[in-house]
Amino acid sequence: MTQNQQILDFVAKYQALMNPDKVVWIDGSKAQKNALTEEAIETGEVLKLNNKLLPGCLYHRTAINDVARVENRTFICSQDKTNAGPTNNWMDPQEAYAKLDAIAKDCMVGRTMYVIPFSMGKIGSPFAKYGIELTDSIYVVLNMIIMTRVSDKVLDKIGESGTFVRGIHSKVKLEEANRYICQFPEDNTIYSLNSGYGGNVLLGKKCFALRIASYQGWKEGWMAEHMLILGIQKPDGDTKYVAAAFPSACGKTNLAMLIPPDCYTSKGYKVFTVGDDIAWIRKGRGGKLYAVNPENGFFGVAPGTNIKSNPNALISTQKNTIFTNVLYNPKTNTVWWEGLDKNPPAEAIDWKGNPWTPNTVDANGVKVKGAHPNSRFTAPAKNCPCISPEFESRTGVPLTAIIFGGRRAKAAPLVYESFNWKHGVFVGAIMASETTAAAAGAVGVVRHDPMAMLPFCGYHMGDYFQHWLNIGAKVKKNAPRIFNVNWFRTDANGNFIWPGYGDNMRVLDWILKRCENAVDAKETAIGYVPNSADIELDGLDFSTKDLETILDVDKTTWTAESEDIEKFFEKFGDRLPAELKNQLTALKRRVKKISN
Ligand code: SAT
Ligand code: MN
Repeated sequence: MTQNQQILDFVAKYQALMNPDKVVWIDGSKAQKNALTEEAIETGEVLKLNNKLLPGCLYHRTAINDVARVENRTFICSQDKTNAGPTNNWMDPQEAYAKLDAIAKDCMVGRTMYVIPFSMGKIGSPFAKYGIELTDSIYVVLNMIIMTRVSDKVLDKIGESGTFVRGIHSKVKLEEANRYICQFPEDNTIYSLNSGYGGNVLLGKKCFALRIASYQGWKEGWMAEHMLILGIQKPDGDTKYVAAAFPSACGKTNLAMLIPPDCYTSKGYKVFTVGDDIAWIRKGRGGKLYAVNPENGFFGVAPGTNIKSNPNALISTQKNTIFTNVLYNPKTNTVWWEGLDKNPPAEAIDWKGNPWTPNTVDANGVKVKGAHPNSRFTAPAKNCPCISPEFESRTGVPLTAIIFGGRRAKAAPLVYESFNWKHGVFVGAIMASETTAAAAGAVGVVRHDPMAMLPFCGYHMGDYFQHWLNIGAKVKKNAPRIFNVNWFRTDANGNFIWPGYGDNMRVLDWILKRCENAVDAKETAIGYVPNSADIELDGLDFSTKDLETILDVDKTTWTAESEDIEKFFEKFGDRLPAELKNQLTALKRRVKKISN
């Protein structure tokens, strides 16, 4: 396959350690993909779904203790512990290699080792970075073929540049106690053992395109962010692009594929998806920031996805898609999940592999979910009806705005704009969000999650904040404006106040108008908040009073919030940029002046 000695040495080293019966090089061809699919069907690793209703679709269940990212088992293995920072787990690289090598010894006996050459970003583009993942899972191979650009051409490209990210994955025995997701940013290496779940094992995604790439971007002057990218085409044909960072399972895929309400579509507005999870951003033509989506597919949360909430995502999953940990309907040989429709199958198999009916309850009488809350679809980007014509762009799309957002029942208003880039970096740094099922652990707990990168920043987060400030200084007057949104404010009964989904277009519209200086705003302690009359409510049964409630900046809440931010910032010691300290002081001063 290749004469490149570095690649051959890498493969030989782990072949010797893990001792597979066979080594198979993945070339990206249809024929090989089909043969592997057949093999996985044969062994029961995947199930072929109804070819009429879901052509080319497969179904897979992971082990029941292995259904989400494991942040407590995820490590940044930098030479110097302080470089991993206070928000990452750290392990000494030598110690980590020794520990993981011991676990991996002979782990592929009786198995095949697949060698997957893949590209993050369009092959040959200025943004592209290459990787090779070794794995003993056909499921991983099939997912990587959807999520990244898998091709033997990557081997030649690596030959030219000489650098590539080394990814080593084995399911080993899927033991929780020996599960490790280790990133070695200084060695361009990822080592993942004892898991078979998405974010832990599709090494191109979080491990490479965020953890390793954020470190590469820091060294090379660009940014790897946990952001969707979308284009809004206006009636005059002009398209503006925005990137938005939200934590996992907070609606990035839904926002990226949004269908605007009638009052916009009737005027000719259209939304296009460039990406739903990761953005690589760098300075380009005209001194502006440009973004690409380095992925080639969507690894989206299934529950809640339906023909109303996100028709574009649902349509994307109707062919050549892999469903993981959703409910299986043996009668029709199809899948189902909570929130798909109101017609669950009468008898089915749940995500754990147990018989299930809509009335199944557990020992406590609580209804058993058919699909795991973090069950997923892996769908090719080209299936998406609203995929952007710029999806394959080599140079990316110019960003007009950057949006941060979390899941906050209280505190953050529906939308506000930062005063300038530096304040915008502060707004990103103080993000907090309720935890979701995307990571193992408690759900619904508010935690700080700066720029939605808490689990994904591959180096010291204080340095990461400084990097953001430096990038702003590089683009100066052409910097995108920075906003914060919160779709998740709840009322006294815990119900969401804002309708969300397609109606979020109304907020995006305000954001674009601000970027064009076409609309005024109220200056508040935390930033510019819309005058309620400037949020389009046409066709929506939503009162101005409710709107004002969710645009409110409350003194008590923000006093408590500032104290909390201060405590969070203390973690970073002297690696917290002075600029962010000053921003906090200024915020506190402004909050004090709020009149009740
Ligand atoms: O990390 S995953 O790719 O499994 C999904 C997520 O948490 O965003
Ligand atoms: Mn994500």
